[in-house]
Amino acid sequence: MSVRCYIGLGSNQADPADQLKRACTALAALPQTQLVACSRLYCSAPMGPQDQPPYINAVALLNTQLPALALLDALQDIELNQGRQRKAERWGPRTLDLDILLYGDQHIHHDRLEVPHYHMHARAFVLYPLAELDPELILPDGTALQAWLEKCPAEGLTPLADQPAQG
Ligand code: A4P
Ligand code: MG
Repeated sequence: MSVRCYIGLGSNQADPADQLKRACTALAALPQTQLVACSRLYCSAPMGPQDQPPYINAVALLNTQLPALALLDALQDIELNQGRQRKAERWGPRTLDLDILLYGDQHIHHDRLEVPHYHMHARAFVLYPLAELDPELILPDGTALQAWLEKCPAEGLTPLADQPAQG
C-alpha cells in the first residue's frame, strides 16, 4: 500500500537551485516510490545563524511503499551523494537537507525520526510550498494547513521562476 509523503528540500551551498533539481531527480528514482509533484523553488533568508547564504527550499510529494525509516535512510543517502557533511553547528549551511514532513497521517516518535517534522507549522519556507501542492491539506492532528498559514506570514519568501525536475 502506498503512502502519501511530503518531503521538505533545502540547500544554501554549491548552487542550491541545482542541488534541489538533482534531489528531485533522485527522489523520482527511489525504489517503490513515485514522485507525484514538486513545488516551485523558494528563496528566503536563513533561519538560525545569519552568517550563511540564503536558502532555496521546495516541497515534494511522493507516493511510496517504503516504510518510514527505510525512506529516511534513502533520503540520507541522497544527502550524502550530494556532498552533505553533518556538522555540530545547529542550523548551519548545507548542500542538501531532506526532511520527511508528513508520512500519510501517521505520528512517528522514534530516536531517528519525528513526524510530522518538528516546527514545520511555523516555517514559511515549508508551509507555502506545501500549500502550492495541496492547499486543502488537513494535518494529522486535524488542523487545516490554511490555519497554520494564517499564522505564518510569507514575508521574505520569494518564489523563483526556476522549476525543479519533475518525475
Ligand atoms: N530526524 C528526525 N525527524 C526527522 C524527519 N522528520 N526528517 C533526524 C528527517 N530527519 C529527521 O538531521 C538530524 C537528524 O534528524 C537526522 O539524523 C534524523 O535521524 P540533520 O538533517 O542531520 O540535521 P539538521 O537538518 O541540521 O537539523 P535540523 O534541526 O532538523 O535542521 P532543520 O530544522 O532542517 O533546519 N533557513 C531557511 N530559510 N531554510 C531552511 O531550509 N534549514 C535549516 C536547518 C536552518 N535554516 C534554514 C533552513
Ligand atoms: Mg534535516
